[in-house]
Amino acid sequence: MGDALLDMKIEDWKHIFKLDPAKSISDEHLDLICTSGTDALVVGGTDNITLSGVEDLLGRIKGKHPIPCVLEVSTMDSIIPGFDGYFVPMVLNSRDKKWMMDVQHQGIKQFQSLIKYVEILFEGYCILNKDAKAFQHTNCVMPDEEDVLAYAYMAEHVFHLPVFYMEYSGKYGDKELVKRVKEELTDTKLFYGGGIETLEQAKEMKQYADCIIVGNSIYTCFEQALETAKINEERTV
Ligand code: 1GP
Repeated sequence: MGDALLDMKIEDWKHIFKLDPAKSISDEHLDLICTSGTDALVVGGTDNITLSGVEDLLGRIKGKHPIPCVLEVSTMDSIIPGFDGYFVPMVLNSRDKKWMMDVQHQGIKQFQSLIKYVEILFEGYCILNKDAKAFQHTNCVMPDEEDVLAYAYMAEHVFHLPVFYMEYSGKYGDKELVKRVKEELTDTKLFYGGGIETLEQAKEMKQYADCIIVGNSIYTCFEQALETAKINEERTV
């Protein structure tokens, strides 16, 4: 983890809104998201991610709102400077070495001279919704509970990744499994994302995950999605 990301106190982040550059959001909604009390914005998605979509979101956020803004890299073509940090998924349950190792290797080859100037964090992704586009796009295999626990072990003890991300994108996940995974992790932070639409769901998953990520509901039920950031109001000092 780079120093600036530590300066952003990512280890303290509890709530993130993930904005999809392929979807449209009004200035009013974007302003409300930025001032909601969320800890950070992540720009990322799977389908139709274009340079102009990423540039547009970054331009509308930066300079206007002093909130950490991170690009979650999904294609090499849409990487642009100007973000506070870059998250790079490594898909642990992909059948293909490509999504665990090769695209990251290519990215490092291409951007190695610049990497020392930016903050970059590798995420151990475990995609747990077989209907999610990301699951199909990265040719994942559906893990059972013991598989997920073993991936979490590998994220922490083999790869020493700062983040293990239980990705249910589009579907509310299994809170008992999130709880079990959390019990296995000590240094690696647990991120949970998928299907959170209400403050109650946010609170439920936040009991176990270090940080929850709210994405799609920004575009489907905005007012409720905005409320999820209220988990930060209950933060103990
Ligand atoms: C997606 O984990 C995030 O990458 C959030 O999931 O879009 O289902 O909220 P949702």
